[in-house]
Amino acid sequence: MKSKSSEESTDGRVPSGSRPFAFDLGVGAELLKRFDSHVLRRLSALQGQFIDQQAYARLLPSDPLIYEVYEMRRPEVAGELLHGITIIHPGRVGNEFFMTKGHYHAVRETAEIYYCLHGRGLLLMETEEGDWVAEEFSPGRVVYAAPCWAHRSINTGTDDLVVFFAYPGHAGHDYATIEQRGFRKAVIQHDGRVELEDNPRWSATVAR
Ligand code: M6P
Ligand code: ZN
Repeated sequence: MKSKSSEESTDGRVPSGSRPFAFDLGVGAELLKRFDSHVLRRLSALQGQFIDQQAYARLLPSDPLIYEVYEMRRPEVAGELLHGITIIHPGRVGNEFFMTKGHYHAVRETAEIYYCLHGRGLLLMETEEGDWVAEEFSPGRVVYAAPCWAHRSINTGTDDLVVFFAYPGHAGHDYATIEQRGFRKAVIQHDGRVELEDNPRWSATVAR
């Protein structure tokens, strides 16, 4: 599905040509065919984020695909909702599960909502004030990332983790804060269990 040119807007207002639409949400090729953009993120996009840097270096030559985002193109204005599907593939770097880069929204006072379609995982969230929460993803479960909470999706299962997401069109992405600081917690496999541990790579300050 392609956006109509009448829906493009750069002046911050909802375009007058913004029309209702509908689509089926399922897992598989039928769903993915309907998306406008497809972003692939490989291991190299997560440089500095995994605890075990030796394991990272061993995997880097093959630069495995970690996750994919299929998005519906919408105008990036306050009245619109950007939405799509993220697929996080199963795997680990050392003991640490595959995960998204994670980000704050550039406009901090904007939320994001998720609906898990397939697989198992966690949405790891934290605030700049020091609070953190990890909510579980399992099929049929909704997770709400409140305004001002950074968010990172993690696949703790053996199959793809597939989630639908939606967030305000004007939210924007602040990746730099997480690239520099990381998340407070890391999600690792320990004796066959999923565990959260303090991230030794986390730093309290962000160089600006
Ligand atoms: C989640 C959502 C999306 C995001 C995607 C990839 O599904 O938060 O908005 O684009 O993960 O994560 P990131 O943008 O941090 O690479
Ligand atoms: Zn977001």
